[in-house]
Amino acid sequence: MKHRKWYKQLAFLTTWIVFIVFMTGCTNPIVLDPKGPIGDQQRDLIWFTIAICIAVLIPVLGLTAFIIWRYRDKADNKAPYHPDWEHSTKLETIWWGIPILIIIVLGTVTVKYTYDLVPAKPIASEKKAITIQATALDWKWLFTYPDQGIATVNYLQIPEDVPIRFELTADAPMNSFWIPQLGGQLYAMSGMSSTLYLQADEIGEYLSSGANFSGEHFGKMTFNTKATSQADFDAWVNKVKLDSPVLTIDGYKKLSQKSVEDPLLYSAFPNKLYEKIVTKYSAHYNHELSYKEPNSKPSHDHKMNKEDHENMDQQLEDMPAHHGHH
Ligand SMILES: [Cu+2]
Repeated sequence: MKHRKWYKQLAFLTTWIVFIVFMTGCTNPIVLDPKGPIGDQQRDLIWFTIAICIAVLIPVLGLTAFIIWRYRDKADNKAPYHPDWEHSTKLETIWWGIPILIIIVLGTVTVKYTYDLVPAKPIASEKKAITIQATALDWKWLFTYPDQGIATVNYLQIPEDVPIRFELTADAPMNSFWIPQLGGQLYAMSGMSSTLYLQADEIGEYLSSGANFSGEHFGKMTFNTKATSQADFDAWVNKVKLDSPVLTIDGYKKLSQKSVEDPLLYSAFPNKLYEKIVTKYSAHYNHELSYKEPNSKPSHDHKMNKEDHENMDQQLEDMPAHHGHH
C-alpha cells in the first residue's frame, strides 16, 4: 500500500516536470513567427487548431474529473442516483449538438484554408513573381534562377515583397523544401516538378532546410535564405554574374554525386538544366510537362517545346539516373 502511493506521487511529479519542460523548453518556435503572407495564414491555422483542441479538451477533462469525484464510491455520497433513467432530449441535444457544431466549424475553416493554401496558387501581388528552381541533391540544394541566369548551392537570396515561384524537383532521394518562417514544406521528387509560392515581407535571414530524411548527411542540407531589397538583390545578381564560375554539365554531374557542400555561386548554368533533371526520370511518362501534349498551351515560360526536348536527349544519355521514385 505504501509503495503504491510512492509510485503514484512519482508519476504525478514526472507528469508535471514533463509538462513544464515542454511548455517552457520551446522558447523560439519559428513557425509561430512568420515573415510572409503564406506563413501568416499557416500560423493563424495553427492557432485556430490549438484553440479548437483546447475548447474540446478542457470541458471533457474537467467533466471527467468532476464526475469521478462527484459519483465516487463513498459511504455518505449525496449524489443523485437514478437506476431507471432512460432518456433525456435535453442532454441528447447537448452531447450531439456540440460535436456537430465543432465539426461544422472545423470543416468550414479547413476547406477555406485548404483552397487558400494550395502550394501552387500564385500570391496576389502587384509585383511580378520570380521563378527559382530548387533541386534536392545528395546532400545539398541546387538553386537555378532561370530569369537571372545564375545558380547557387545551399544559399538563397530573394527580393522582399516579391512572390517567389519555387519549382521543386530531386536528382537524389526525395526531399522536402522548407523555409519555416515563409511557409510550410513541399516535397521535391525526382521525375516531377512541384510548384510552391512563398514570399518574404521583411528583410532578413531565414533558416531553411530539407525536411525529409534522405540519408547520411541529410542534416547538412540546411541553407540560409536571405531576403533583401530589390536593389540589393539586383546588385547581388550582377556581382554573381561577374565574379563567379560557370556551372557546366560536367560540373553538374560532379555536384550531383554524394557530397556535402558549403554555399557556392555560379554566374551561369546549362540551358534548361532543371527541365533536363526532371525529364531524365520521366521521358516516357506524361508528368504534366506541356510539350507532351502538342495542342496544349504551355502554362509556363520555362517548360520545353518538342524541339528543345529532342536536342536535349543527347545530353541526357550522359546523365545517369541515380534513383527512381514511387
Ligand atoms: Cu512524384
